[in-house]
Amino acid sequence: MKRVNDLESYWMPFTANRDFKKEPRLVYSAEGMYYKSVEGKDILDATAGLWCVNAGHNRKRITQAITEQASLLDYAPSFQFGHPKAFELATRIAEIFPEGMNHVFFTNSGSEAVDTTLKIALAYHRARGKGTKTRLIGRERGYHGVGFGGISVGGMPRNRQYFGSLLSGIDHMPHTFDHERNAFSKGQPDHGAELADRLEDIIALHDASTIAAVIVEPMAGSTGVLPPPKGYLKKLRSICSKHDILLIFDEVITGFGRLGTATASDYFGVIPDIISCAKGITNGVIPMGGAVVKDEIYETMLEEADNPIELFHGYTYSGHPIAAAAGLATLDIYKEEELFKRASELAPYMESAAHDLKDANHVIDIRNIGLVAAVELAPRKDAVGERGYELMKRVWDKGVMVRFTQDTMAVTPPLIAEKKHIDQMFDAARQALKEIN
Ligand code: PXG
Repeated sequence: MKRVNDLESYWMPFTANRDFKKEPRLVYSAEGMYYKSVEGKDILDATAGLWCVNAGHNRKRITQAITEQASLLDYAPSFQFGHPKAFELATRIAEIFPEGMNHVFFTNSGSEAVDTTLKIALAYHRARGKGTKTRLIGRERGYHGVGFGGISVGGMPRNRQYFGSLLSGIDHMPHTFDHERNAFSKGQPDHGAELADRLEDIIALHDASTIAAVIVEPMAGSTGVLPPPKGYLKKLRSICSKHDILLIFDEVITGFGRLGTATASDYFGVIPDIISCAKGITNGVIPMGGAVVKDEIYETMLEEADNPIELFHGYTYSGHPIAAAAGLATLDIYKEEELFKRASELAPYMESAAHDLKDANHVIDIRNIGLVAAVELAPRKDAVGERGYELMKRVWDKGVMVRFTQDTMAVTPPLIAEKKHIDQMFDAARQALKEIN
């Protein structure tokens, strides 16, 4: 017979289910920088949930906005009908996203946002009479969520290998990780801008007339935090412009303040044609994402449409009223508390706290940018990821939640973090590193 709290029925995502269910790590409530575990222990959130709770947990302004919205307008369709808050949120996002990107297509997740950007790219070229431009170029070690579009352009082998032949007409640029030349870089690494030229080779192979878009994370997050080499993104931008190829930045984790600016585009001074975003858009409280496009794309799609409906795409919950209300309250908090600026002010402190681990056991690289730091450990022989997993559990036992991709620890706290929190995060990691072999 099943127990009331049986853990078996829930098939957990990206989780070692068998191990977790033997020794679960369950949180029950959250406030500010902390979770509380079901055992009543405070757990410092060094991951902003999953890179999404940028304003910290349980912000009354957001929860109140949600409550009020739920009792005012619980749901409204977005196909051929609408409600004011979705329009208001789109306008507010356009205000803080790069100049000339004033149109937002709402989704419910980052994966949907990515697939939406890819579909818009294809539909846009077709609308302007360039229907042969259908290929999509991603990058090795890229993470673009888990939809078939996202895993096709993505470059994390395990996310692809179990799922068949994926989309056709895809190619990948090389990743930018270069341990030999760039280990222990602070901020953007010095070496690797020339890797952008490999895009020219791919274009030469397929011909620009067959390529719709290039998609990259401006800073690759899930693959273990890879800030772009100096000059790399500018090169990608100019190659794409030269060949009439759209440049898509997947800003699902960098959007809304992670680097200390509203977007990574802003941070790096490189403006793409389309941006996918999610996570911090609602502080993680209610699922939401979006594809934000340049005016020219939106205008072309409207002007050249062959049907009254200009884009055959959308979700039942696109622009959901409760998500829109959460988004508006979240943007209010970011603005009033100047949280992006706060993140940029805290970044140097976190940089030095992270790099102080340089001589700790097993550490082979440390990378950081904005309010993101990664500490990479040497993998155990024939057991990639095992050491990282063990460390994650040890750090949890010390009251800190960190996130590991294989043997790389990512520290990505809410933007409200204080120096004492940063100290606690890295002290816990330092201690745990002493304890594992
Ligand atoms: N694009 C990027 C760049 C992401 O980082 C997605 C798309 C997909 O978003 P959704 O909302 O569909 O999950 C992501 C998600 C991690 C981690 O630990 C990162 C993500 C999700 C879960 C864990 O690095 N990013």
